[in-house]
Amino acid sequence: MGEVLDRIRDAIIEMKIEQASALTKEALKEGLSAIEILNQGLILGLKVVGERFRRDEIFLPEVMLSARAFKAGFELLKPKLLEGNYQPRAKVVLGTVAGDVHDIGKNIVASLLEGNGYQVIDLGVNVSKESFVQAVEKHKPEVLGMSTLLTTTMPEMERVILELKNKALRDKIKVIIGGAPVSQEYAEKIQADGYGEDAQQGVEIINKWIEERGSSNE
Ligand code: B12
Repeated sequence: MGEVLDRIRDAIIEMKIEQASALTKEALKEGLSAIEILNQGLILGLKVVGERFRRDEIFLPEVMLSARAFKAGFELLKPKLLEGNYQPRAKVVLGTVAGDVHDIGKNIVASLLEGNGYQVIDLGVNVSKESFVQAVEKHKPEVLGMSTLLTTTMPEMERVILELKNKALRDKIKVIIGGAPVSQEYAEKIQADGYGEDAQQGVEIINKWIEERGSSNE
């Protein structure tokens, strides 16, 4: 069983797009769960890719091909992740902050949230603070989620929070942040309400907020 997960990881590292897709299908056929395949196969592959990129052992075109191989597998898992127990719960506006185009992690968060019964308004990548605030005004979500993978764009999260304060919207929603360079400490520093180390933890935190809100409304 573990073997197919190792092969999926290697397909991502070796930039083999078709193989990533074929092996993901094989793993599903073997009865592995979508979340297992995601966390113990696809994501592990990208992690190695990131480490090699940092050490200058590979370059951007290779990272892009690995990301494509990841997406080929992930697309097959997405419908399974969406099969979670559906109970419409709340709205979440989600996006990657201005200056950053990384969206793999954000898309996983979006899929898991949808699988947990949330309506997700995904603003995409490189989202300006004005667009985040406009979406909050328009959709009136219970939660705003922001993602970033770059240290240089982390301060953008604080700018969005300040903009929400300026528009008197901050008290109306919970803000959760995530992405490799941010942390619980950073969330506290910029006065976000929460930080999700991974998509699953993010969903659990949001679930807790929505349950608390539900019981305080009763
Ligand atoms: C794939 C990748 C790319 C792809 C992105 C493809 C895409 N569509 O996203 C491409 C090739 C385009 C790319 C480009 C660049 N990249 Co890049 N990239 C990566 C890589 C290898 C993997 C990122 C990834 O997808 N990880 C897998 C996902 C699943 O993990 P994740 O995003 O962290 O998400 C999880 C959690 O963090 C969390 N999460 C994420 N968001 C949120 C949000 C909420 C609300 C919650 C609750 C949770 C949550 O849940 C997710 C799932 O569990 C990383 C290395 C790494 N180790 O992270 C570098 C990395 C992020 N990139 C890096 C760099 C420098 C760049 C470039 C600037 C390179 C360049 N010179 O042009 C450009 C950036 C362009 C831009 N303006 O944005 C650096 C950043 C360094 C830094 N500290 O700032 C990294 C760390 C590589 C490195 N080791 O140096 N990159």
